Amino acid sequence: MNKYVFITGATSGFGEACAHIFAENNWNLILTGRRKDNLDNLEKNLTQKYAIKVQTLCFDVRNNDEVMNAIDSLSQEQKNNIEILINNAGLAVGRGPIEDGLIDDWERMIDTNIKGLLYVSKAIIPFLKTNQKGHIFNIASIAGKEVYPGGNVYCASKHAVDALSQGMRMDLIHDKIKVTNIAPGAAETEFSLIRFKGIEAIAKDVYAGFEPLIARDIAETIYFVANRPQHVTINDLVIMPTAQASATIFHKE
Ligand code: NDP
Ligand code: 8X3
Repeated sequence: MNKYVFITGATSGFGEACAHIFAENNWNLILTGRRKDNLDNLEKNLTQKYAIKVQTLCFDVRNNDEVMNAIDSLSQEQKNNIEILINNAGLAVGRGPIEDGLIDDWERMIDTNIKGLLYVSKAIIPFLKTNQKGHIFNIASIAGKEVYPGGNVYCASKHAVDALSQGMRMDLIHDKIKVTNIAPGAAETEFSLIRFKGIEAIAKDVYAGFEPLIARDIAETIYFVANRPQHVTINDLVIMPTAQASATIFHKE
């Protein structure tokens, strides 16, 4: 099989779990992230286990030159065979009242979650258009459907992702490109450790008293959606832990 899936943020969490599930199903992979060691280990692990091709690209999605150079460095064979783009790289930094927010935190979220997603999409969409088929997954969040106290800028950035999913779907319909917006609730990955700047006790507490989603739950859903027949598109999915009813309502024991 020549098909490639291009995954941003494959060095941990949802992106890494997507790499595994697509590899298990014989897809070739283009895996990206900033942590080169993680990319190298993942490549080694997956190519030892599966008869697939893995290309890693180490870049920061916030830097458009890095994005363009990295994607330009792909071979023509790889460019011609990208069928799925998973725009997953993203993060929250900080949680608290808007007036206490740090400009640097706001810029990291806006530059990664919105601008980074746009840079990567702009570089990949021409390949999908040439093929007149393809599927873009944008990883938004329950924070892109609801706003919660202290979530201000992160929620705004994920509302933007939700809007971009709708806009992409309209603009790409004549090119037969599917666009799916994925909106997960609480999932235990490195997300909270990043959000709370490495303070493990606060990060752990986010998931205390209930069973959160795990990265594999999201990857399995994405794989299912990616494998619907050509005439079927699942546009938008909210995926929650059973113990979470909304952004703020949890059943904790
Ligand atoms: P992780 O922190 O485990 O993974 C985030 C990934 O994004 C990493 O691979 C990281 O790679 C990459 N990334 C972050 N910043 C950059 C950057 N500037 N350039 C390139 N890559 C970057 O978290 P999750 O797997 O949980 O998060 C994945 C996505 O899911 C995010 O968009 C997040 O907002 C969203 N989400 C998460 C939820 C959760 O509860 N976990 C719920 C809803 C949505 P590296 O550090 O190597 O660059
Ligand atoms: C991550 C989920 O609820 O922390 O997007 O915003 S939440």
